[in-house]
Order: sequence, then structure tokens, then C-alpha cells
Amino acid sequence: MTQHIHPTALSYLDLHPEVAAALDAGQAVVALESTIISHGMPFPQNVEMARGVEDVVREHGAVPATIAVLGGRLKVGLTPDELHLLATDGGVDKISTRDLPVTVALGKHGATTVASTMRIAALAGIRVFATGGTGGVHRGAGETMDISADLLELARTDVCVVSAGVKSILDIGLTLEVLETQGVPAITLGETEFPAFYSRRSGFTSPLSVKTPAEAARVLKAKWDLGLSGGVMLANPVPADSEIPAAEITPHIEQALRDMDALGLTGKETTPYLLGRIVEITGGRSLETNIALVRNNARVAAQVAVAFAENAE
Ligand code: PSU
Ligand code: MN
Repeated sequence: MTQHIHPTALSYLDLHPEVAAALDAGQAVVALESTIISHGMPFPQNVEMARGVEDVVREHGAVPATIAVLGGRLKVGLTPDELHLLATDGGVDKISTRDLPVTVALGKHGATTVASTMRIAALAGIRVFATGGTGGVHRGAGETMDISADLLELARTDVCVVSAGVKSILDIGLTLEVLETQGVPAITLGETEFPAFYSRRSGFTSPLSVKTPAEAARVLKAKWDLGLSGGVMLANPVPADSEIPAAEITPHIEQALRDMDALGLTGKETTPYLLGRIVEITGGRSLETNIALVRNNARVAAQVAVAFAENAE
């Protein structure tokens, strides 16, 4: 599948040999992001999560490719030392698509968000990506215009993002509206209700649903065969035994939002702050839920990637 590599991007990409071999052989590869490591979870749980998620991808027959920018190089597949650096070095920026050219040109390190990870995955020819939750339309976006670049990247980049839905620190209804406007299928696996990250239920009916990872893989093939460019949001509800029900997490989320407003935080700092504050308020329980749902998404992403690779000609 190396023919999918964007020609002028080649000289900026460092494909891990195992990832390169898998792509050459048309085998299933799953992209993983790095903002969740550097800015989404505390040490040492972040590096344990990152390693564990790679193992889950392997156990389900695919090759993991954790993505980051290191010294200005687009890294697709990381060594254990590189994962450790991302988990411990406080100087690694959170970088979205807009930041990529600066981080590359200045030779800096960057932990990639869903948006920038999608873009790098696409440059490398990887079509399936697992994360925790995607960004979305922030509450109050009517005033702040804070709409995650993840949504716009889903509109233009041909990658399927497997997440546990959209955190209820965001406005889920408006997020689904923006995805519809942009022509992005928001598809829930195995349920008719769209999930809310920590919780299986959001109160919003899922625009679309599939029953199995194999069905999701057929949707991807149909979409791209039809020339419908852009991504797919595949929402995979958190396992029932790990969820924090909506009624329980909502007051904690509202507390975190109030604390954030009091500090006057805006822009790219909001999501890392809110995730960290919710871990504090829940005494670590939300971190356990976050890790469980990322692992569950890695499993499903591997299953989708394997089925997609089998269907590809
Ligand atoms: N979901 C998580 N942990 C995270 C993120 C999402 O469970 O750390 C990150 C992802 O990298 C996502 C980013 O792309 O938060 C969204 O940030 P923003 O809202 O600034 O677009
Ligand atoms: Mn934002």
C-alpha cells in the first residue's frame, strides 16, 4: 500500500521498519495518537497505557503505529524510548494540524492530536486509527468558536477514527450537527445511542449504526470506492463494567468546567485541563475508565483494520 504515501511527504516521514513492512505487504495497521500520552494522562499510567494499547492491537492481528513528531520528523511507529520520552518530557507541545509545519520546520517535538495524527496516518497510507475520545464542539462555542480541528480533519482526511464517542465536556448535539454538515458518517458500533466517552449513553440517537467491525470495514470500502473522501467517526461505547454513568459524571464535569472558567483557560489548554481535573475530582476513577475505553477502541480498530485489509483488492 506504499502507493498511498504522499510523494512530497516521503522525505519527512520515518516509518518504523515493522510498520513499513506491514504496509508494503498490505497487512492491517492501526494508528495511535500521542496527545493522549503527553497531555491526556499522568505518568506513569500514560506510558503503561501506550504500551498496553500497542499490545492489544497486536493481539488482534494488526501492527500498531503510534504517531508523533520528534525533532521535526513525522514518526509513524515509535520505539519504547520514544514512548517514554513522550510520557515524561514536559516540553513536548500538543500539536494539531495547524502546528505541523512549524514543528517540522523548527525541528521540535510534538504530541499529535486526533487531527494531526489522522493527517500523518493518511500520508503514510494508514486508514484506521484508535483513540480515546475525539474533540468536538465545545460548550459555549456560539461565543468562543472553539470547535476542535478534529472535526474538520474528519471532513477531509480518509481515515476511520475509532473512539468512545464525544466527551460530555463538549456539546454532543452540536458536534453531531457539524459532522453531518461536513458529510462525516458518525456510526455507533452495536448500539443505537451515540456514546459519551465516560458513559455508554449520551441521550442522543446515533445518526448511523453498524453491528460488527466487519460491517464497519465494508462501510469504509464503500465510502472510499465511491470517491466520498474524508473520514469516518466510528463510536465504540465504553465497556459496561468500566463506565461512569452519565448521572454520576455530569456534576463532576460541570465542576471541572467551572474551575476552568475561574482560571480563564481557553484554546488548546482546555481539553488537557478538563481531563486532568476530572481525574482529580473522581479520585482517579475517570482515569481507569479512560484507559479501559482506549484499550477497547484499540481492539475494535484492529478488527476493523484486519477486515478492511482482507477486503482490499
Ligand atoms: N481524548 C482523550 N484524551 C485526549 C484527547 C482526547 O481521551 O488527550 C485529545 C486528543 O488528542 C484530541 C484532543 O484530538 O484531545 C482534542 O483537543 P482539542 O479539544 O483542543 O481539539
Ligand atoms: Mn479547541
